[in-house]
Amino acid sequence: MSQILTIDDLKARAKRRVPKMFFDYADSGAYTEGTYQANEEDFRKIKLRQRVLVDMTNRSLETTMIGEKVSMPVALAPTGLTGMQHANGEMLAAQAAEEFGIPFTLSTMSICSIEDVASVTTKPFWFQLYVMQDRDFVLNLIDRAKAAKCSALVLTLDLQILGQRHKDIRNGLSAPPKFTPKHVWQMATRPMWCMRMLGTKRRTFGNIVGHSKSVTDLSSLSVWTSEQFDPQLSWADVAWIKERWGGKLILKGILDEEDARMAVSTGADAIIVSNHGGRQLDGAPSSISMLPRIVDAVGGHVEVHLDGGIRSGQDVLKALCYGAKGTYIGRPFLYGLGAGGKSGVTRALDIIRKELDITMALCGERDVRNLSRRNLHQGS
Ligand code: HOC
Repeated sequence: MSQILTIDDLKARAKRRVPKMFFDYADSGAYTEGTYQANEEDFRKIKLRQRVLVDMTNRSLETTMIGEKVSMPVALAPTGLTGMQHANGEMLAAQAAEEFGIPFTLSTMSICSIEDVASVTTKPFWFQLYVMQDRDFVLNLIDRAKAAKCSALVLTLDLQILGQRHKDIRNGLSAPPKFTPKHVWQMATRPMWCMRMLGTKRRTFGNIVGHSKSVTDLSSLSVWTSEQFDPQLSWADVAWIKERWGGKLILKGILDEEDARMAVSTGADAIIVSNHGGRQLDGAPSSISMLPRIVDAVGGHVEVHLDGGIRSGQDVLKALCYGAKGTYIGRPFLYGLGAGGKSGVTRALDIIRKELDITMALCGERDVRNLSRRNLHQGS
């Protein structure tokens, strides 16, 4: 991986190695993909304040997210179907995150199950929950996350209805999935990916199959997943989940000041400013453009995190300057996974860490915890 210097390099390699329908799944946004693109573009508009002749020795990227020590303020985001980028994808990514000293968040819609990930890690990971209409299933997921000693529950609020992603529909990744000779060809031209997939037992949603009464095979699974997101999800459900979980709770999908204040009143430990990577409401503002307003709106009453659009350590730094205590990367680690499995994820993290460190130093700061709006160029 010597020529891999940027997240874009990993993306190009992943595109060559992962069958198109799964690469596109990770790489797509809703409708025009305008919000997906804005997430990245708006980071580039922010300019940094360069400082000189400041002692830059003994720098530190260590901090905490919801009270947990992290080697840098970056967590792996919960991403659906991660195990289709690379066989055993969630287990490999969780191991890479653990070795790096940062949190891994397992999605409800993962291929590897909660138990699979717990079996290959030694430190607690975070679990992302979708509140499905089948509340018994939800309670069972919470119990399984507790049994696996997950140290935080990340409750996603912005997917009461699945956003429309044209690429997925065109690729036949819809309910029910449409398998055609084109898919067979896409896989046949990725022999390494196929060999690894054939060598693992986990090729379908491990948190669901065998755990929901109504899912018995692939076709009932596909109907179940498309019908189970709950359009009636409410703040009362958040309170109910908080009580049933009883541990650290992070609310994901806040993009509005009023919702942020509501989230504070739930007593959650953190909120994630997020538009689901531009995969839900196309036309919504970018996460980074909403971050300063949301930080101001909550007035320090809850820890604020950000996801969406981070492609470099510079982006992490900009989010911290605007008041985020931590950030999440989704696609960057998926590209790493598709490009090279566990070592690809580690490479993505190395790239981000190095960029964050160098950028922080050139801004004249030695400690990531001291970054603030004064490190941004006036007018950003
Ligand atoms: C086919 C199942 O967070 C995403 C995920 C969840 C979607 C589930 C779709 O892709 O945005």
